[in-house]
Amino acid sequence: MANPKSTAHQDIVNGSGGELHQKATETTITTNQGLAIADNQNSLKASPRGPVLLEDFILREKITHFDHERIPERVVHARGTGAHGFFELTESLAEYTTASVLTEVGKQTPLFTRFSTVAGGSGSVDTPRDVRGFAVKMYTDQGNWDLVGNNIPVFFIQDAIKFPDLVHAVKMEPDRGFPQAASAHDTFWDFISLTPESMHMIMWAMSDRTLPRSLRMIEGFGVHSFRLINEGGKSTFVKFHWRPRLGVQSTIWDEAVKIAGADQDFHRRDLFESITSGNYPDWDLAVQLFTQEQADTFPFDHLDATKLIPEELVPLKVIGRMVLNRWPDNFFAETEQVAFCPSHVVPGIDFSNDPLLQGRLFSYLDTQLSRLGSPNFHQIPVNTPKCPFANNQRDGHMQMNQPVGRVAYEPNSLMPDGPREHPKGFESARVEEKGVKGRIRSETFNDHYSQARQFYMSQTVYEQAHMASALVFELSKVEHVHIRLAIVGHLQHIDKDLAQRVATGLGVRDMPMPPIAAAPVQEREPSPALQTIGKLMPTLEGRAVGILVAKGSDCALVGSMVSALAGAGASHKIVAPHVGEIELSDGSHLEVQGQLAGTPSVMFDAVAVILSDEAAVMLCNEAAAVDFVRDAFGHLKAIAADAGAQALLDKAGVTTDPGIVSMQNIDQFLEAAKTRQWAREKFVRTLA
Ligand code: HDE
Repeated sequence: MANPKSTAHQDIVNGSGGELHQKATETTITTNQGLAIADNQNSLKASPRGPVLLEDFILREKITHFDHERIPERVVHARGTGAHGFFELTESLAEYTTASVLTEVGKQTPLFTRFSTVAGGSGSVDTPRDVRGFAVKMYTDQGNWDLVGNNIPVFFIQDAIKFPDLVHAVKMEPDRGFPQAASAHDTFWDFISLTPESMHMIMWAMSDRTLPRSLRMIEGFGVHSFRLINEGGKSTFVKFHWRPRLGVQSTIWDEAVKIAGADQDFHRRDLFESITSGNYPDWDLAVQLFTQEQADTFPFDHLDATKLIPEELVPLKVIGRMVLNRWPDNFFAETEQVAFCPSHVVPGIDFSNDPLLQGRLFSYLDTQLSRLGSPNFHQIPVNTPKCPFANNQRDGHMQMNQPVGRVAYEPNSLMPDGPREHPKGFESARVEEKGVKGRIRSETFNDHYSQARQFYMSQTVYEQAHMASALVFELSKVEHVHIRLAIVGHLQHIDKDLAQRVATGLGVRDMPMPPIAAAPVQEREPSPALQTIGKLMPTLEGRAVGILVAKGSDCALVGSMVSALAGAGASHKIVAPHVGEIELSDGSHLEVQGQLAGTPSVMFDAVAVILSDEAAVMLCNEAAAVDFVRDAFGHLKAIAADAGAQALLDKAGVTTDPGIVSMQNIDQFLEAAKTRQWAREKFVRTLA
């Protein structure tokens, strides 16, 4: 039998246009040394059935490269996805900063943004209950500026020295190697129970914020206070906020769990599909600006990363927008190798004394060295500044540059046109520091519960119930009873009712004593800006509707639903018992985009069910169809159904409410689909 040969092999053997046979063309497969390969299917053997020869340098090169394809994954935020885009400034901050990216209105700065989960490994699912990383690298004309934030405005700890402990506690337990990408286990809650400063972040983590519907619908926060420095050297504190123009939207827990099974890459795919189809996600960049004098009046310390500055105290000022409009060519080269460092700033932007930020300024550069393997990681294209850069750093692993000349130092007299300092280069804020040196936690960092309480009290009743249930779920996975009790103790400082709900959910009979609080819990005005439901945008743009059809579905109804959805800016997928085409009532054929069992309703924001009487009866015996409807109902989604579908709705236990709409009232369905039917929830599940 003839050996299978590659096309490249044929090209070389046959030659093209009279070229020399052994010369590689652009489509020729070669070794890394440029040697054309004649056979990419078979290794070199001593005889047809004999041993493979060590001589086979082609096999060795190929396998060796393959053996080294993986690099260490990020120690946290390993699972991520990214895209290119730009930032456009709409309002100048020239009064506050010299950074050109924040002063030149209309200027578009190219950028790369990477979103991530925190706890899971790079192959973990997209939808665990977890914080999302929101890291933006802007290639400004004054150097790269990395704003490395999260989708939650506060953090678990106040001092960087606790970060390894926090991460070791949340990651899979070292003796058993699980759970993957989950905080619902003993070591995490043990650490949390002994770290009262984490309570505010825990409230956020247990809220729906950690179950995003889409990465296009998350906020981003720089978390720490930074400084802006103006021409005159005056500095102003700043907090950075990214606001999704599609609004904030979350899934609910049962849905997130089912999405994890239905599509592990739910968020990555969603971002990919929206960008490659031209629906570019965008965010406003907003700032909170405040002076030291203002900060002195805050009832908390803004240098404490477990605190946020309520919008009611310092309003947000929108200064520009980010658009993500280009999917990377190569996941590894770009999304995996992109290296963010909070220390990457530009003139006019500086750091505050937040001890968490100060630790991060060291950690990120350090981690890139082990992850990317070389101090030359800035030469990887996704990390390379797009402005000119030069210095006397030399050599190192994988050096790509070939500097000329004999001078690699400064000052020098031998290379007058070599790199020199610039009067407008980066300068740190001129700040006077005084006090006693020591391993000290400032007393101004003592209040661990007031903002946690404010967050909880700011939520709608539905969100409060979700938080209580999330705590019950997480703590029910904790085997050590004393850890559960310790958390219930902390909750009493936040809200007695919350503590009671969680205690009841956990079967705790005697309410434990709350721990001694280092500072009294203060009552703060609720801040509606902290809600998730309150930030839902009443729009179908960027949302998806699943239309369940089968043989004989009403052609006119399907047509009117499809065009109504297009008019409202929603995308849709036709779901049917089989892929290929479905024959509709008028004999026409409709292309199917999702096979029923593989396309459950958790993939959609709302569903329409259009079935003939006959098909509905048949689908009553199909678990995937019953689940499609039952889950849409249980996940509080709007359901449009025609008369034929009624049998399936009945089988799925769907009862009437404003979100269950006849196909005759498509406009009503479109309205209902813009939100969830929160009032339905108490009929479909018991919450804590
Ligand atoms: Fe990170 N963090 N972090 N972090 N972090 C990393 O850097 C670290 C913190 C954040 O998409 C690591 O390149 C310390 C807060 C994001 O590539 C590492 C502390 C916030 C990403 C690291 C924190 C973040 C990281 C791991 C406490 C929100 C992913 C891989 C002092 C403001 C960036 C890497 C990407 C990644 C250290 C706390 C956000 C080890 C020491 C607070 C979005 O350097």
